[in-house]
Formats: sequence, structure tokens, C-alpha cells
Amino acid sequence: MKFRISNVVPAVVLFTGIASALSVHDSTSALKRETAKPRRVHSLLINPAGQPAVPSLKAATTAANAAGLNLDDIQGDILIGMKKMKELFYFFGIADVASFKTKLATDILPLITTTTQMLDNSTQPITLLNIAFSQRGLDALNVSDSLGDSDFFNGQFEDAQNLGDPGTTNWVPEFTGTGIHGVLLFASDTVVNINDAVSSLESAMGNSMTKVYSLSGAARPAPNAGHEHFGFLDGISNPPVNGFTPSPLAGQSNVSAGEILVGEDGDFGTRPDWAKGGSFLVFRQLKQLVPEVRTSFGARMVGRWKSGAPVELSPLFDDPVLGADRSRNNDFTFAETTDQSGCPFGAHIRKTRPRIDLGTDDTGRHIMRAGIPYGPEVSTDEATENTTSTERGLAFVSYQSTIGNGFKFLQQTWANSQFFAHGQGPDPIIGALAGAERDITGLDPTDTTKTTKLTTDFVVSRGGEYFFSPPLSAISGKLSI
Ligand code: N7H
Repeated sequence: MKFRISNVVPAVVLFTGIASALSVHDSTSALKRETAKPRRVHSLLINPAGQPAVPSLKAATTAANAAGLNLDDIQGDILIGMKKMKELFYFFGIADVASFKTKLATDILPLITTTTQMLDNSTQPITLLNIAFSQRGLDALNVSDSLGDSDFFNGQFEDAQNLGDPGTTNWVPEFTGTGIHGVLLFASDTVVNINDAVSSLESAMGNSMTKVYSLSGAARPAPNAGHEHFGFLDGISNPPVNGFTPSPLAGQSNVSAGEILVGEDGDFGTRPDWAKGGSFLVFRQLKQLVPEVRTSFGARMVGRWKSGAPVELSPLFDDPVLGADRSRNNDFTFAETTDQSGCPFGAHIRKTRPRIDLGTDDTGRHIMRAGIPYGPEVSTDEATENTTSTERGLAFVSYQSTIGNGFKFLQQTWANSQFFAHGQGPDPIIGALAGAERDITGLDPTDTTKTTKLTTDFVVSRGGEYFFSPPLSAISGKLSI
């Protein structure tokens, strides 16, 4: 039977949901603390200049109705992108299957945030909650249907070599086994809100699940909100999606909903009916060696300046006005220059989305990036010594309808190898050759034929897992019965 939330769940209902989770297991004082909280008045999302805004509820609903998308059934993190203020990734194992299934329906489902709820401050919950399962998690739940994605089926640990990781010795130990059955995503504007939601849920779930590992992320403090740890504005060019984004910005065009969402128009995989509206969630903990990057070629490595201004349009200097201008900062194709005097052929944004280099942007290789930075700002000592002493990086999240067409294709086929059209070396940001030196041309604007030898990987994989973020109807149906 298909579960469908008939209407937007108002904040007060969600709030009651959290409170009731608390009231079952917790003291009256905790309940009072919750009831004392005001309803949300500020968005839990950041909205820095330069990043596209989230569409209005009205516009998204109109687009969704026209395309047949059910935004009440699609989990709220998938189409929103890199806009969370604080986020906790809580990786769990299922300890008692029967009890977990029951509580999945009674205690988790009412708190899951839908896409519709995320589109307006007044309907956003105090803390967003989403859930996704690994193949081991589906196995534990006795779900035997194939989701039609072999990478998901095998898990990320099996894929380390294909992704260019130098083995798994740098991996967080918890990612190297098969003990992670799922991940809970908590997002809010304060850590206190997240901690409250975590303890409520932990008490509600009792011994049915165990915490295996967690990673806490946060948008960087002002004036760097929206910028990742190397300093660059991120989340500028997530793809607009048919059925969600009413009017794409200049230089962007809508991708089929089925590039991101399973079972929707443009997804060519074979999926069970209950998976429709879900998406594969790739999680990677990517450590960044920030103090070690002492290069004036940073913008040429990324293909954008720190403000977000594209190097193709402003090759010689940063142009913050262009970077902040949503109507112009994506309006380029790489045909503006034919050599590497504009954007280097191997720059990160050109490798991961070659635009007109392939003759068309309609490659079917788009991903929705929804990660967040983790770890502290660089300390004075680290800056002085040019050495990382406390880990920081990107809690990378991407959503796609097929991992092998999305994240894995971008990492393995485009970022790690020679650029198919030009042979200028791997991606200087994320390209990985199992730890081997990377030779790249185009980084020096005064001599674009010069080869730069990168002997250090400035982004180090600490591993991760492949998950499936199911539609709410599957959480209430297939997965909990
Ligand atoms: Fe990237 N960076 O700060 O250098 N990325 N990325 N990424 N990335 C982008 O356009 C970065 C990673 C893509 O449509 C920007 O939104 C860092 C992985 C794609 O034009 C910046 C890490 C993969 C795009 C960064 C990292 C991708 C993109 C420009 C790891 C996939 C959009 C801002 C620590 C395998 C391209 C923007 C387009 C953009 C950075 C990881 C993919 C600044 C530091 C693993 C598809």
C-alpha cells in the first residue's frame, strides 16, 4: 500500500512528534525544554550569494505536478543541495530486526522530513531527519529485491581500488567492515537542536540499533558560509531538476528527474516499484590538507576563484561581483577559450562537468551534491607550520539514480584519468592514482604547456559507504513490514 502524506506537515506536528518521542522515554524536564522552544523562524539552510536559491513551495509544487513528482514522498535532503548549517551523519547497525522494523514505522517515519517541508521556513522542522540504508542494511531487514545498482550492492569498501584510493589504510575503520547498515542525517541551525533530536531518537530506538560511527559537519563561520575548507564557494552549480526547479539559471538546463531519482523519467535502471522517488546516496569522508596547499594556482585547479567566479570568464583575477551573481556565474560552456588560457582542461569543475567539451551537457552524468564541511578552521600553529594537525575536510554526499553513472563515473572515468579530449592529466583536486604522483598541465597561466607534478594528494579519502535513500512510502511499507 502506498503511504502518502496528504499535506505539508506543519512545524507544530513535527514538533509534537519530537516531543512525543521524548515523552515516551524521557523525563518531563526534557519535554518542557522542547515545549519551551519557539517554532522555527529562521531557515535551517544557508543561502549565500552565488548559490542558487531553493525554489519556492508554490513554484516547486507546480513543477512537480507537471512532471508527476511526489515531493511529499521524496526525502528532504535529496534535492536541496549543499545548504545545511549544521549536520550530523549518524551511522548505525541494526541490532534487533523485528524491533527496528516496528520503530522505523512508529518512531522514525513521523520525523522524516519531506522535500515539501524543506521548501518553506514555516514548515521546516526544528531538525531535519533523513534515513538511508546500505545493501547490508537491506539484507538485515530481509529485503531481497535488487535495486538494480551493482555498486550499491557490492558496497564502497569493495570499490576502494576502482575509486583510486591508495588502499584502505587511510579509511576510518568503521567504513572498512560491513557493520554499517544505514545512516541517519540530522540537520539544523544549531548543534543543540541536533543533539536533542539524537538523544530523543536514541531513547526511542533503544536496543534495536547501535551507533557505529558519526561525523559532525558545519557550514564554515562567516564570512565563509558556503565555502569549503580550501576557501572556495561550493554548491554553485548543482543541476536544476525537472519537476523541482521551475526556471534554471543562465548556463544551466534542467536534467531529467530520473538522473537523480530512481524510477522517475530518465532513470533507465530496473527497479522495484517501492523504490520510486528514492535516490542512491554516496557518502565519502574526504580529508583536506588545507595548510599544505600553498599554491597560487588554486583557482586554476578548481576552475573557479574563491568567490565562485569562473576562471573561464575571468582568467587572471577573482571577480567577486561575478562570483556572487547567480545569473552569470554558471553562464559559460568552456567554448569561450580554445586553449588553456581560460579554464585548464583538467580543472575540477571541467573534469566533473565538461559542458560543451563533449558536444553536449546532456551526458546523463549529473549528481546532486549535498555535503558539508567538517572539522575546525585552520589554527595559527597549523598555518605557521603548513601542516594539518586536526582533521578537516568535506563530508561529501551525492545523490544519483545510478552510482556508476554519477559519483563513480565522475571519480573513476573523468577525475582519475587523462581528460578524454585533451590528455592533460587527472583532476588536481580529487583525482587519485592510488597515491602516485599526478602530472598536470595548464595550471601555470604564464605557460599553460608546463607540466606541474603534484606529489601530494590534497584530498585524502577516509572512506565511506553507498546507501539508498528510500521514499517515505517505502519506509512505511516495504522496509518496516
Ligand atoms: Fe567538487 N573544491 O573546493 O575544490 N567542487 N569538490 N566534487 N564538484 C566543485 O560548482 C571540491 C568532489 C563536483 O557543474 C566546486 O558548485 C572539493 C567529488 C561537481 O560545473 C568546488 C572536494 C566529486 C561539481 C569543489 C570535492 C565532485 C563540483 C565549485 C573534496 C565527484 C560541479 C562550486 C574535498 C566525484 C561542476 C560549484 C559543474 C564543483 C571542490 C569533491 C564533483 C569549489 C574540495 C568527490 C560535479
